[in-house]
Amino acid sequence: MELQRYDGNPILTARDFPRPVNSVFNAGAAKHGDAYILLNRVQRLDGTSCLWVARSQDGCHFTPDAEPAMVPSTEEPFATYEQYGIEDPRITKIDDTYYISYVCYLSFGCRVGLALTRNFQTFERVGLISLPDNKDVVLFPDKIGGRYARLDRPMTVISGRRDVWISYSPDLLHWGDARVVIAPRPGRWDSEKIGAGAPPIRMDEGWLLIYHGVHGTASGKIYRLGAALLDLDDPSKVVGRANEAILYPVTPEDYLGDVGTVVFTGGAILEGDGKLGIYYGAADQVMCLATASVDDLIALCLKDTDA
Ligand code: BMA
Repeated sequence: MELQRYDGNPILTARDFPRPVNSVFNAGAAKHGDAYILLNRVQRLDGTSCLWVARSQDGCHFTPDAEPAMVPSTEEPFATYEQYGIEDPRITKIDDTYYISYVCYLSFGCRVGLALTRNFQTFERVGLISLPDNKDVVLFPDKIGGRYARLDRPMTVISGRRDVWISYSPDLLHWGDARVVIAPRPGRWDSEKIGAGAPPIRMDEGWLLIYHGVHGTASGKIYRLGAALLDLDDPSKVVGRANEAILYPVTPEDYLGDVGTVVFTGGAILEGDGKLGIYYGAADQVMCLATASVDDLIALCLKDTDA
């Protein structure tokens, strides 16, 4: 099964922004009232990234705001850790608040910041929520057993592992009780490293997770997307995991950019009719959209329980 690419791709390019920027990719996505929101990673001409909202009424045609939503902070404790930019945001709505987990890129390694907004006009930093060498944090929209939950992707130095872990928190700031959930699969499209993509979506069959997987080749790394289903009550348990990638570099956008052979997602929106819109960065250059029936994705995960 392959996701259906939107035939108007790319949906956002650097040229759509009101001032010169290098690239726009790896956006977080949310629905706020009737509006579709993309919180894009925009790489500026100095090579550092900021987060920039673009809005749409139909989920396909987006207009960027006049100014970025968040630029690297000049205030401590954030300034020290955001000096090389802020990247790859994910948005999770918990009650009335949209939480944004994003990568802080710095000379000490990368770590994860948490911000919030209630209106996509004003944004407030909440805290730094990981040690260095961690990224791809997605919050679950519901508490699990009375605690907030998240997936993350620590990068271990000694064993060189790149797995998806789960941890829990009483307050969204202090995290613990960490366990490994999903590992790369030797010999497959997701053999080298994996990371959570869009925040998990609650379905009757489990938490649907769209993730990215990486495979190394003689000419570099290939980033593809896959799907997995986690147990609703205990999401450290994998209920199913699709064997095949669901999106892989094929089109010119996926190849022609700063980093070719990359499709990478940070956000997906489930419509009332069961259509899942997956927003993805192509080649670290532009934003694109692909869709699938959520039922088909779940069936694919359950057919292949080879976690
Ligand atoms: C990952 C992240 C993503 C990027 C991808 C491909 O490590 O940095 O932001 O899209 O590499 O370059």
